[in-house]
Amino acid sequence: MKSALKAVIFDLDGVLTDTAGYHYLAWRKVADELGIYFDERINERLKGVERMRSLEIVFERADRGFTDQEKRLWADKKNEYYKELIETMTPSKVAPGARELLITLKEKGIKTGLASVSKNAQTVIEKLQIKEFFDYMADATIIKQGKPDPEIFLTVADNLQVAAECCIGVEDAAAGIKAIKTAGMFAVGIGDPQVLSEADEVIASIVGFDLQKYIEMVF
Ligand code: B16
Ligand code: MG
Repeated sequence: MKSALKAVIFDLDGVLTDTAGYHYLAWRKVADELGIYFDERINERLKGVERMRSLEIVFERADRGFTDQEKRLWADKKNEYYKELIETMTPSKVAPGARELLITLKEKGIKTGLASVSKNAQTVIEKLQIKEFFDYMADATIIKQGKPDPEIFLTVADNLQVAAECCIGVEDAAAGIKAIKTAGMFAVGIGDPQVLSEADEVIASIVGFDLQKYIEMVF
């Protein structure tokens, strides 16, 4: 179907700001306290993955089992460490080019949405001072299925009252790209083309987001 761009839906962590480093430090503190091996490569697998599923990945290297209660306790601990870190965030932490893109989208009357699985998304958005740019924000507190399920992207499109085929989704995680494609949207990946092979297009950072090209494109 021929359609014009009516909305851009952004992931948060890794797209509009780089919080992966904070997630890494918080998980590493937990892993160190428990004597579990953890490194940057394992941290890569946590991108776009909700908290309890992330814990399962981090705990794969543990040499003992944990009860559900213990897992919840350690997930809470990780979140406390993470919250301490994001408390220090300032508007300078907005990814280069992101604020400018959000301003241009507003000027052109293209709607904007946020699709983050982070329960801390609101705090991060407030710290970055970019809340005013979003027409609708969905986050983990209102979504039942994590990415790669398309629920979060479809919920945002619904609330923006825009058909999925008129939306671009922007993501840094493979699971997020899958969610966008399953939702029937055009997927722009931020990062490594090999990791994000299911994306319609991959750019190195939001600076490379060619809005004019997407406006003229029929997808
Ligand atoms: P929290 P996104 C995701 O956010 C992160 O990429 C992922 O690393 C993190 O585990 C997840 O949020 C959950 O975060 O523990 O704060 O609820 O990329 O969907 O914006
Ligand atoms: Mg992300």
